[in-house]
Amino acid sequence: MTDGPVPTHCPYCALQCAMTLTTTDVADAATTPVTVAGRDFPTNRGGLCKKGWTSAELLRAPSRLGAPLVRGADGALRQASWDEALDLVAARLRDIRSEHGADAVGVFGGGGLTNEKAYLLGKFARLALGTSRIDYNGRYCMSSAAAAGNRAFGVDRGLPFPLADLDDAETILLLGTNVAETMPPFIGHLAGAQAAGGLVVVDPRRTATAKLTDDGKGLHVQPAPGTDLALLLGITHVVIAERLIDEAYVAARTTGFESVRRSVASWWPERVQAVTGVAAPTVRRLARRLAAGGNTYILTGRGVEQHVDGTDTATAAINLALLLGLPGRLGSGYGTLTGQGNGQGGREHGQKCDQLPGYRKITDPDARAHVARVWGVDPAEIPGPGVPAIELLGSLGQPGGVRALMVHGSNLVVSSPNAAAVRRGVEALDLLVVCDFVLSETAAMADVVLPVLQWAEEEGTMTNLEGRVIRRRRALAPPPSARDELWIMHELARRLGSTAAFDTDPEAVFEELRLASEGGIADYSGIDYAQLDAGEAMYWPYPRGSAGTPRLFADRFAHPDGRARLVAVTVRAAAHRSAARGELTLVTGRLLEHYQSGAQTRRVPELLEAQPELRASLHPATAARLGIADGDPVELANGRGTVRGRARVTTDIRPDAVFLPFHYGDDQAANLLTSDAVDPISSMPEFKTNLVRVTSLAEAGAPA
Ligand SMILES: Nc1nc2c(c(=O)[nH]1)N[C@H]1C(S)=C(S)[C@@H](COP(=O)(O)OP(=O)(O)OC[C@H]3O[C@@H](n4cnc5c(=O)[nH]c(N)nc54)[C@H](O)[C@@H]3O)O[C@H]1N2
Ligand SMILES: Nc1nc2c(c(=O)[nH]1)N[C@H]1C(S)=C(S)[C@@H](COP(=O)(O)OP(=O)(O)OC[C@H]3O[C@@H](n4cnc5c(=O)[nH]c(N)nc54)[C@H](O)[C@@H]3O)O[C@H]1N2
Ligand code: SF4
Ligand SMILES: [Mo]
Repeated sequence: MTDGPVPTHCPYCALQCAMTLTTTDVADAATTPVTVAGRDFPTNRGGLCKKGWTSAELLRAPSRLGAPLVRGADGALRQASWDEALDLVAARLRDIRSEHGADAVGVFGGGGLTNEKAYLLGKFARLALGTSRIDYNGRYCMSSAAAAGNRAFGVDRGLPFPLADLDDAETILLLGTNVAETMPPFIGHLAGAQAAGGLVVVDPRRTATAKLTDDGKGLHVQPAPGTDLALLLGITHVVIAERLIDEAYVAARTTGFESVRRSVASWWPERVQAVTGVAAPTVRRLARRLAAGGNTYILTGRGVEQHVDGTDTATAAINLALLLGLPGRLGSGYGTLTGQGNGQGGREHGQKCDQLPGYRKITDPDARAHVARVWGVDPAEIPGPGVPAIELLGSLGQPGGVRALMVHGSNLVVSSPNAAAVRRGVEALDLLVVCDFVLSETAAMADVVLPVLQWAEEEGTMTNLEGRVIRRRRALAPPPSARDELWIMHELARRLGSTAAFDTDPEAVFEELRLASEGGIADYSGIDYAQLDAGEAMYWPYPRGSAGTPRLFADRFAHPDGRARLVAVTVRAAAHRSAARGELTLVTGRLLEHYQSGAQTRRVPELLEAQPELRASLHPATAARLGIADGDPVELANGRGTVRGRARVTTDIRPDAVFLPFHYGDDQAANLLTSDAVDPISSMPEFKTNLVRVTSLAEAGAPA
């Protein structure tokens, strides 16, 4: 640690904007002001968004947790020493395990954890706790795109090309992503396509990103929520019918064309129009633009992925890209935009219920043998596959389910679908342990809260949305009472009598991760801190003795035969229920100023002041019909719950929909209304389209 400027990256999203932190007086960590400056890097080119600029404010905020907290006999949380808190957690875990079995202990991780913490958490669950019940919030975020990518390409690296490649694009199709708010510096990479008249934004809302097409050159396509699969089948239909496909590429580099051809045969544009509301000529125009040649990219975000048919929708986007010959061609491609800071690395090292480090399958005997060797245990000691997040949360407090839960990096009572049910499950637990640095809504329900370090206080690595491994560096000392999660896992493992190694030094953990990942799909074995510190650009897979590449698929895909799979997908009638009279489709998503559940950004005054409370966006026609004026208090309700907020009347939303951000807690939590139905392939929940009724509270005498 120095008191000079420290190069690191933003704590929040997967763009991982480069920044420099400067502390003036390291000796006085309690009051040291930290200044943030953008740093030149290929993804952000010195730019930061509001969240990045204000990210240091939380380091010494009064809302930062101090000592460990333990729930006393009076039901209130009180301060405790580390020894008391850890002894208590270990004793309770032991009791619950011996009474109910190892699978009665669950672990919920996060895509914001460094690679080192994510890796050690997977090992901690399997060896120290002996449980199979581990999963993480990436299930809400990346799982459908990951499943589609694995199925088609044999590998799941969100962007198989560097972001800066987009600069030379002539056409970019953005499906369900609002990068202008979710990754603001990203829009610098859209300027080329925008100037070339080839920026196409598909979003039921007129978002800040959609408004980039207001110059009349690009195109904003506004389908009914949840109908993207039909739209993509229609575009694919036109591409095939008009013989616009890259035949040589399809023949040489893919399998499965015939089945896809048959599956889109009946999706003529007029039928697509009836389903999606997108005019048939627009469908044809889109297909022709995408096939016009030149540098073309197709990118997906949560808007098309967070649906019960999200894997199939992402697959349809990949099929279209493959038929056009985009993946692996220099200057073109398909990708998905990973969301959380380490959303990419977080899905590679074993936080997933079916996964071992290196993106290995936990059911594969060779994978188990390899990882067991690195861990120094018998393969039989590694539990089998667990259950995905929604199933895990659904089992909380249930007979045969999870009775003790450890949470590392998620505010799950706010961000999980059907949040009231999740809250009931959490209340039914025998033990909830939350590691966090703020008292999130989830931490506030815990029996034990363990205060951890923040990004600027720790060393480690993150893997950005390009699959590039970057260094997170310590710029200032943590508060004396906070502890590194690696140390917490080490101490708990020791108390639980585990004989496996739980190193507390991030570099030592990374060295172990390299070995554990070696030979796997996400192979990090050739990467080390020294090269990263020297500024080398390192993308996985990076096997020892060879080099990684920013651009995958140039010659082959990751399936054994080197070919990509075209997989026929189709619209399932039951996927989305249509609105009954008086119901609106609830679309959820993000605002620029807040991050996720808002646990962090609602504690930054400047961000909270900009977006202090839940606003429900309604179209003027809808608002008028419901007797709602801009700023009126409103209630949104369905069979699952009731949410209160204020109306924002705007033409940026379709008349048949209402938009809510999910950044608020208590009765402003959008997820009180969302369904926990999941995609059958990825187990990703349906966050984006649910049905609600909206009523005005203005006349009911609620305070205006
Ligand atoms: N400010 C901010 N930035 C963030 C985050 C944050 O919380 N706040 N979170 C980070 C994370 S973890 C993630 S995953 C990314 C997410 O980044 P994005 O995917 O860009 O974010 P969302 O706002 O969830 O969804 C994008 C858009 O999908 C649209 N949408 C909703 N339903 C549909 C549909 O049926 N079809 C189509 N085509 N579009 C639809 C919404 O209107 C929304 O504008 O952002 C990252 N960056
Ligand atoms: N309705 C609706 N719901 C959604 C979505 C949506 O679009 N609509 N999007 C979903 C998506 S894509 C995501 S990614 C999820 C995310 O939702 P959550 O999983 O709730 O993510 P965060 O709000 O970022 O919560 C992270 C918590 O961990 C803490 N934290 C940060 N870093 C660390 C660390 O290193 N260690 C520990 N122990 N704690 C840390 C933070 O203070 C915070 O309390 O929400 C999902 N929920
Ligand atoms: S775009 Fe993402 S990484 Fe960049 S400053 Fe904003 S939140 Fe941080
Ligand atoms: Mo996410």
